[in-house]
Amino acid sequence: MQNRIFLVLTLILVIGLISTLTATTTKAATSGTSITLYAGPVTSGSGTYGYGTSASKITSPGPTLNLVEGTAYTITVNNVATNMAHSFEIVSTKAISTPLFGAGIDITSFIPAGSSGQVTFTPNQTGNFYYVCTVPAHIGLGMWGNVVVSTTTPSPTVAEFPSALTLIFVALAITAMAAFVARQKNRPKNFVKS
Ligand SMILES: [Cu+2]
Repeated sequence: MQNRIFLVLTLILVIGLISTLTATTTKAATSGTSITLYAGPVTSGSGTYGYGTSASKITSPGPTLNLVEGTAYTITVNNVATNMAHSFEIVSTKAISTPLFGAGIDITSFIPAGSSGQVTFTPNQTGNFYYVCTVPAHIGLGMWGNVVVSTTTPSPTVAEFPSALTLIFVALAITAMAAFVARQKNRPKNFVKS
């Protein structure tokens, strides 16, 4: 009877943990993200033009974009300048080139002042890259930022996976303990018999 209760409890625990792990993995694989950047004159620090996460906080270099390989991103760039065109593209070196992952917004026509542009792309390569403005001389005036593409989300999604694995090991340890307790209970009976 005791053995059966232990078995059922352990089974429920293991099934619960496996479903948690599956849910975590699915979440990491399917999450898509929207990113909004603001391009224009820097609001603080060095540089002439830059990028920011809000119109009131534009810096040079702009904010680092931490991306996950295989995840679809939609980047919207709002040009908040009053009379200067800007653009956006991801490149391997800090220079105007063919955009990586097809991640380019108006790279030859440029985004007019007060307008915005958008691109959806999926990084298919990990590494350290850059985003730049393709308007001549703008990279030198500060219009660039870092792009880091990794295989997993930096945090907190990645932290869920090892802890789920740890819980499975705990479940295995509980199973072993339950088996040990069951043996100890049977032992005196056997001892008396023999
Ligand atoms: Cu620019």
